[in-house]
Amino acid sequence: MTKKRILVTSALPYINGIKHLGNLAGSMLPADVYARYQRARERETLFICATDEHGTPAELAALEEGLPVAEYCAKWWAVQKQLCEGFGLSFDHFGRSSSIQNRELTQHFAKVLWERGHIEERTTRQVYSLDDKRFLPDRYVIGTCPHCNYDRARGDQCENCTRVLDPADLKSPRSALSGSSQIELRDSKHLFLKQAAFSDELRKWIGTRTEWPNLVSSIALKWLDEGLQDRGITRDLAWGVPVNAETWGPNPQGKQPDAESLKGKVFYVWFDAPIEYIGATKEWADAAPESNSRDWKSWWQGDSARENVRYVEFMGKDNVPFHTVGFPVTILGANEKWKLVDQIKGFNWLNYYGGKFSTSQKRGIFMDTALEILPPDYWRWYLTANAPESADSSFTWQHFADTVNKDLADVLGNFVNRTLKFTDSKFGQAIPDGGTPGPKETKLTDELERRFGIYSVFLEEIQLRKAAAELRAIWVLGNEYLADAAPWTTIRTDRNAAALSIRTAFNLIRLFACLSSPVIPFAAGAMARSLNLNPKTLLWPKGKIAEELVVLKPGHTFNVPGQGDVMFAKISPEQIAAWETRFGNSGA
Ligand code: B3M
Ligand code: ZN
Repeated sequence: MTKKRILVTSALPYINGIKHLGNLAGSMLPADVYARYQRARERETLFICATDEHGTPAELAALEEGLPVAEYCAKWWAVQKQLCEGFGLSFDHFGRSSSIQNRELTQHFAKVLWERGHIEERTTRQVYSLDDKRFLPDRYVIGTCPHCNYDRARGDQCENCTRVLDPADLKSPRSALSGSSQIELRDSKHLFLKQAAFSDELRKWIGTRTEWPNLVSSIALKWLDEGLQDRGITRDLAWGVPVNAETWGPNPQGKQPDAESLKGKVFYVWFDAPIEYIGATKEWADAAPESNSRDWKSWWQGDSARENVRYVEFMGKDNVPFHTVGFPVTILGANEKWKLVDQIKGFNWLNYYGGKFSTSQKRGIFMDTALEILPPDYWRWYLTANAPESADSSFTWQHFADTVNKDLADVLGNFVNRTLKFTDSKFGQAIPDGGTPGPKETKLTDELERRFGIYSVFLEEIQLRKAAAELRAIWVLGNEYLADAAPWTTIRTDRNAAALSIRTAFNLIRLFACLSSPVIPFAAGAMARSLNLNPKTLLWPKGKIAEELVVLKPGHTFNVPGQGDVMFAKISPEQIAAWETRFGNSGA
């Protein structure tokens, strides 16, 4: 078998503003942990993300900010990119769904789907606002609910009685943009992707994806069981990938699209957004034209991509239908040997005190403020150890502080700090020589070997909570070993025994840096540097763990942390109180 190459994508953060920690925890961060792990194993890995920039919300947010939508998107793309870097998200490319590459690919897919008969034209009734001079998406039409008389019901759903509505159902409908009631229903021609016809093929394919988490396959099958609907893939908007029907050939029935009526329309954002996974890969390749190692097609198309690439997607559960049905229909329908996803890692919600994180209501913690108050690894650790995998999980400041203080400060940080400081004070700034390992070291090695194996399996299976628990247990082994070996006591009677424990502890720091690097890369880098090692040389152990514990030899020099210079400062009760006041401590 050829070695698999690993393609990782995170759901694309929508462009309108800064993402909250729930967004980070449910796609970008776990994808990064996985990509870092795969790279540490020296597997060829490509990690792709981008901003999702099309659609009405972007248009409206731009309007609110008084910027042309293209400028608005460019501005927020740069902000999001910088925040992602701040969190150490190691994308090989962070693209934009408004890129030329995505436009061309989206138009290509649409053309092929039409010519193969998987897209058809339908005339639909759309709400047109005379005063706004535009068609209004359903949710921007408001009026009185015909069921409960709530007077601010949206055209897609009544918030009061939760009934699903059609804008035409509303009494006294008006525009949510201008408030104008000068609105009418107009005929508008649109394109529909004939998804229903793919029901059996999708079911068969999903049946082969036995590794999908239950959360993902149950959502996918629910959609199929309820009867797959054809889906409108165009919108009466100005911002998006233009429908290019004038370039299409006839469909299998010999019919040409009505290019004239489709002029000025764009593709629906959920049609072009997943294609941007491919688009961003092409952006990545185009960004370094001189590099022939960036062969974007080899990741996405052809027999070699299908056989030798393992493609893993990360996303929140609300995005699952679009990735198990919508995007696969695009891929299958095109019939051009594009790569289908292998593994989909879906997540439940991270809540804030049991309530929803909310961008519109600014409830919860956002990526920018998170980084202002604490280093990225604090967040990375907490959000990985509490990943909302099998159920929703709930953030509270107390729980966050307890997790960080216990795991990072008391266990890992303490182990590193006391090893470095004790050695400096008793042996100087080089690793001492201490004879051959004995029973204590054997016991340690055996336990490490076992836990390391389990940890690697959990990372491979993307079981992040379990992986984090195992990593923590590995750190604990270090502390238990030191407590047992007690070099601060033995040094009085047996300097050689103390030196052996210290030499072992130094090798443990190196091993911990390596094993921790997918989750807390900044701390791992700092640990490596304190040992005068280049973090890039920390690769996943290939052989026996015992060999890992003799890599650093006597005489190897290290750097002692300065006075008061701790790896992880503890979060104080005062800080918790201040943040509860600043960010709120309730779910509503
Ligand atoms: N932009 C996520 C969201 O905004 C959406 C993901 C697209 S992935 C192709 O809900
Ligand atoms: Zn109602």
